[in-house]
Amino acid sequence: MPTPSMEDYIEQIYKLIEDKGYARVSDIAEALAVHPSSVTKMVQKLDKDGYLIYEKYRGLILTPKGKKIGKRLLSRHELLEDFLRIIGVEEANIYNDVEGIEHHLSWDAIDRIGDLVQYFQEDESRIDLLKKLNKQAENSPET
Ligand SMILES: [Mn+2]
Repeated sequence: MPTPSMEDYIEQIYKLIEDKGYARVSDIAEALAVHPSSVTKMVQKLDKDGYLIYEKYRGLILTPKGKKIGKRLLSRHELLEDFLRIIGVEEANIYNDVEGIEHHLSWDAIDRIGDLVQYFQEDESRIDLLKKLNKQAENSPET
């Protein structure tokens, strides 16, 4: 299993390739706010572990194993964003909150959160009810 840091790289590389068609070391460094030399190091490790193929002057491609995991990691990130949005977390907090929790939940917990998100998405009135509850909690006097 990839470590949390490896997961961040695989997720980001998958996303870059999906969005732009390629992932350069400089793009990965920018997306993860790390030094390009850290990216080169990690990319070499991910190559060694079979997640991608890296050739210094030709860029990198994900192997089928890297693609499969990348897809899963990106959809986990997106699911957790949906989840926090549905429960009423402020937009400004959502990205960083997801980055903070995504590596620390079991796939079991992720799947159950998936069910919950589906429960809300199936019937928007459930989201409205929850929003009402959020408002009541905000407006209730401090205890
Ligand atoms: Mn993420």
